[in-house]
Amino acid sequence: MRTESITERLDTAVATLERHGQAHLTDGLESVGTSDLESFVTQVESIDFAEIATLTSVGASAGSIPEDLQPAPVIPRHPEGEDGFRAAGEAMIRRGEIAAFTVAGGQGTRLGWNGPKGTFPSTPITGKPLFRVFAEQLNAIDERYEIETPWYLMTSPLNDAATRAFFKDNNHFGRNPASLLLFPQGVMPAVDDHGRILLEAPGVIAVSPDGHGGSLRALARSGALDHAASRGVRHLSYFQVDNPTVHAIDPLFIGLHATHPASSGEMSSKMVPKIAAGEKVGVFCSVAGRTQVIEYSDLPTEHANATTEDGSLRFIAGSIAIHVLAVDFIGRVTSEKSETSMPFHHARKKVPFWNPENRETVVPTEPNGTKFEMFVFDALEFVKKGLVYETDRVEEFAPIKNADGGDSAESSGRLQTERAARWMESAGLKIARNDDGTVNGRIEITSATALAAADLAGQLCPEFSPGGDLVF
Ligand code: UD2
Repeated sequence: MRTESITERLDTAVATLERHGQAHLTDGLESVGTSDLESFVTQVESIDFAEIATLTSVGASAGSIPEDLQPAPVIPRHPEGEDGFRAAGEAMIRRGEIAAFTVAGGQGTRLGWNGPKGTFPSTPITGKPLFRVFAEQLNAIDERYEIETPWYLMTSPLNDAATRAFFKDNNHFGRNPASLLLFPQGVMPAVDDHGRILLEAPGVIAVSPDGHGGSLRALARSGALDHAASRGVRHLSYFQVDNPTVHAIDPLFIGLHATHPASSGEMSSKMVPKIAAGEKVGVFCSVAGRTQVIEYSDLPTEHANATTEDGSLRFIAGSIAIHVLAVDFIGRVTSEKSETSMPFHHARKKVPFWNPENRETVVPTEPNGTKFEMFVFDALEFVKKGLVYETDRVEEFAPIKNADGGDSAESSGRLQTERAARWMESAGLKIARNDDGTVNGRIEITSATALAAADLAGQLCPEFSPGGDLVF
């Protein structure tokens, strides 16, 4: 417990700022009330100024491209021994060794939704919020394997309270709150072109979430890793809040991760073949035998456009941000004694800043500052053998990122319907389709009915031929 008074803490904070050339952050502080002053001091105390100085030194940005970049080897769909790997994964799930982990700390700026992204209506007919879609999957998993899957959910300081309220208002979607841990990710200050931290208003330092890569240290700091270890959880199934078709817990993928010879059981990933050179997904590469993801914005055009002899993209393995990570591995990467540390990527952004002369906050029209983010896939650098497994786009990649166009609720809804139709067709049903092959109508299958196509086998009457909208 703190014993210093706020005045003592403020004196120390001011001295720290002066020592690090950041004294401008005290501009206008005389007009700030006691509680805001305390939160300012707390903000200063939480900043690692040495880290900021390193990040703003010349050439510090992550994202340089290694020379010997090769496409990563990929385990194809339906690999040899599929049933055995699935059985291994199912046994681990049944033993309670798997937890779900959702990153939901992003600001969802592109979607223009006023609230946490997980509250966005995502399914094509009933408009279930993303959080409900994942919760219903976990409820079905729990029932099938007679377990209680822990669910870790990373928020950010900006959406934590709203996310908690949403879960509470919805009675946690039937999840046991003791197995549902929400925790906010860390933040990083934004800096101007001279490495000076930006002040948003008197007593308010401009900060933003530290990227989904911050999720690993947030897991450790929040106690979620200890919670997992105390429950006997050995691996976390990681996915983003924006993808309603993700298989939150996939037995085959878990079995491959834990028992395939191409995996060291530390961190594995799913990929889909990119549909175009410019598709906005990271690409799985291999550097000196180690798996890496190069983000689309960092991949040089000549690599992005390179093709093989048969004309397909050479760097084709698109990352859909689905991973399994071992709890031990996360502990190692985030340990204080660890020599491993995740790099920060620099992003030029428009950051509102305080102008002490006019005494107002200016909202810039051009990027004026740099924000720092870690990416979770950079943890692959510390993985001995990072397995990459191919999955099907329709089966589990229908992200909602934009208000309209590609990766919108509309495009996702179409993919969700297509997936449901394929599941029903594989169970022997005839689905009404338009001339262009698209489904005539919308279909929504709840997780309580089926978690995968195989669950529908024998459940449907072949004479049943749906048309229009169907929820079941
Ligand atoms: C991400 C990947 C991209 C591809 C794509 C698939 C990166 C940098 N790019 O692109 O390669 O795999 O997803 O859909 O990862 N988030 C946090 N805290 C943060 C920032 C993000 O929790 O500080 C969460 C966010 O809530 C979302 C996810 O991370 O669930 C993705 O974030 P994004 O929208 O910034 O990444 P995106 O779509 O550009």
